[in-house]
Amino acid sequence: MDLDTIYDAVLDGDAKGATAAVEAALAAGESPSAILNDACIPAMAEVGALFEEGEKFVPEMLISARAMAAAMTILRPLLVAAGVKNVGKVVLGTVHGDLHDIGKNLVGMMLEGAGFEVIDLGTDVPPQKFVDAVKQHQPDIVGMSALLTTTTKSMPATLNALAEAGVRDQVKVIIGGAPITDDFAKKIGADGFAADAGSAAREARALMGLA
Ligand code: B1M
Repeated sequence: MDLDTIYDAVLDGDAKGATAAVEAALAAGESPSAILNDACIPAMAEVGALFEEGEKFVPEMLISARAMAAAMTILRPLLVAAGVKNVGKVVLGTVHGDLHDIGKNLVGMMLEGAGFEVIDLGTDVPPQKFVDAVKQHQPDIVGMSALLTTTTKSMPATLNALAEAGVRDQVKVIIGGAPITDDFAKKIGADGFAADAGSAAREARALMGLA
């Protein structure tokens, strides 16, 4: 079983196929990190690109993310045992006052698919909870999602709280959600903006200095 089979299974959202292909590749002596970096991550990057181009839609992206998750269930303990590190850590949440999490969850899945460890704080996350999570988990990136015009103001509030706590310089901040624009991100001093989950993963890798 080769890496192309795993790539195709993740791209097609075939969780059972991905599981079988990963098990077969491992049995054939393929390394867990090659399976992750040369099959699973490129497949999820392609899913993101096709989503941006309007060639794939939310349900297809979700089933691809599930296939990736099925592969990761097998790979994660092997990668940990082999000491393979994530490309970075992201603390992610939907901002205070906002309960929308479908897009945020997709962003989290795409970030995991791009090699990040994701600490998901959930929805309605107050600024102080982001601050506490940064202190506790020492992430590279903080990701904030907002779907309501009224809750976008929680984003500058969170940036202020991070600054007041003295941890703003330790992290890059990336924001997104339907009412968010690149202009808004620049205006409030965020480091990055992404319009969709695929570009969020790409932007996060770029913020880490990765291709
Ligand atoms: Co809400 N809601 N809702 N809602 N809801 C919207 C957002 C709304 C546009 C509907 C409308 O009026 N046309 C409107 C907001 C208007 C505005 O402020 N501009 C609205 C409203 C008003 C409300 C309530 C106030 C309604 C009420 O109670 N009167 C209420 C608020 C509750 C609260 O949050 N406090 C409310 C409640 C709800 C439900 C609970 C019923 C449900 C949420 C369920 C859930 O999330 N678990 C819901 C839903 C489903 C929607 C719509 C229909 C769909 C949102 C969605 O999931 N889209 C939405 C209308 C719409 O968008 N058509 C609407 C699919 C998702 C994949 O896309 O979330 O945009 P999206 O995420 C994308 C990108 O934005 C981006 O990537 C994602 C994937 O590509 N992205 C990021 C998102 N986060 C990112 C973070 C990043 C980067 C990219 O970096 C970290």
